Amino acid sequence: MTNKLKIGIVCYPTYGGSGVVATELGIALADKGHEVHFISYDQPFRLDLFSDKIYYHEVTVPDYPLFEYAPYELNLTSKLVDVALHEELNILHVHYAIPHASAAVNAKQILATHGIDIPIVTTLHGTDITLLGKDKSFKPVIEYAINMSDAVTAVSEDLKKETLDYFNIKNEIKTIPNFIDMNLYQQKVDDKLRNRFAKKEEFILTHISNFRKVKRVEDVVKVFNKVQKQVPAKLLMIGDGPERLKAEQLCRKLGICDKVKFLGKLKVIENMLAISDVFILPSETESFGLVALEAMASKVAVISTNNGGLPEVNVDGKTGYLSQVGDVSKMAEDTLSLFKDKEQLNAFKINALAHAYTFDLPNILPQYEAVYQALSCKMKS
Ligand code: GMT
Repeated sequence: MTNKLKIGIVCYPTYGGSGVVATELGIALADKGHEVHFISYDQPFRLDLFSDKIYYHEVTVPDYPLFEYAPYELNLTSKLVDVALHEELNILHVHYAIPHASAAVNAKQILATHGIDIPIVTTLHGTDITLLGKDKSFKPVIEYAINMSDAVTAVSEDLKKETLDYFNIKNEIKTIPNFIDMNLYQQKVDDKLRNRFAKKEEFILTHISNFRKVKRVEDVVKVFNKVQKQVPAKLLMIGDGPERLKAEQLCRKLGICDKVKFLGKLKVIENMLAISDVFILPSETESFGLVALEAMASKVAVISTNNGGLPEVNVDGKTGYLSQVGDVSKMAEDTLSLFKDKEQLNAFKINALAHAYTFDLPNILPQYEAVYQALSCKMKS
């Protein structure tokens, strides 16, 4: 029997895996009777439900002419202190090292002056370590924030290893893989929706991301270009971001605009994934690749790179195929091998769905709860 806790969750509200994981975690914890307080600068984009166990506290940054750079981290710290004091939080769970973990560590020290000892759980998501962490101007702060947290989790074994290799970490890091709520995914193809994008004989290749450099969206187009020369196919590009224009320009240059649909940001992706045959994620690196897991939960095979935590999600030769970063020829050959052999494609889809179940919410949520309970017991003793 676990104690019901008051948990503060800090996350980025925008489109991105860490915000999705934090939001789904908070919703699941509230379903189990915990009281959850989200603290962010905007309403997390998947938090659109009402529950008496879920609260949202917005961090506002006043416009003050003296500041050339608004000090968001300080406003967040003050908000954390305020919410922790007045809502009597038992735990603060922060997603992403910068600035969330460092703000939480500061808030913890301020709260200590009020006689309150609040445990901080920091979850590392990836780019906070693999991109920002390797920027020397952030390194001391990230290292400090990790070492001063009461518990640290990483979303894959690979991210844990990267963190330990690169930083001087004294804390134990526990791997708790990302999860999905399998109830939310549909594996049934909506034929009407499918017909809007592709003819019956055409295969659908899908990519979803925030179109940042790390996602290598031009590789998606290059792979598709090779594929569509041999089999009838359509490419769905979902999401938006700084590299979108380059991908669009490449489509124009290759003369394949009629076969590629840029759909922009979509709030609901489950139905789009369900009509896809193969999902492609050619990222430079992914600590986990939550979106690949979402595709697998929708019974879609995955073509991805082999960097970071991706091999922990996409099993080479079973749920999809892995390639070296930039090897668009192999990614195209692998996609074609699936499109040319429907039986094989179907077997991969079935394997993908089966593997996705290992990351189902009921398997992962107790791991976070165990971390919270251990800390709250420690605080009481
Ligand atoms: O990948 C992004 O651009 C977003 C980023 C984030 O912080 O939301 O995603 C990271 O965290 C996700 C959730 O844990 C992981 O599934 C993604 O693999 C990871 N992204 C990278 O490592 C590039």
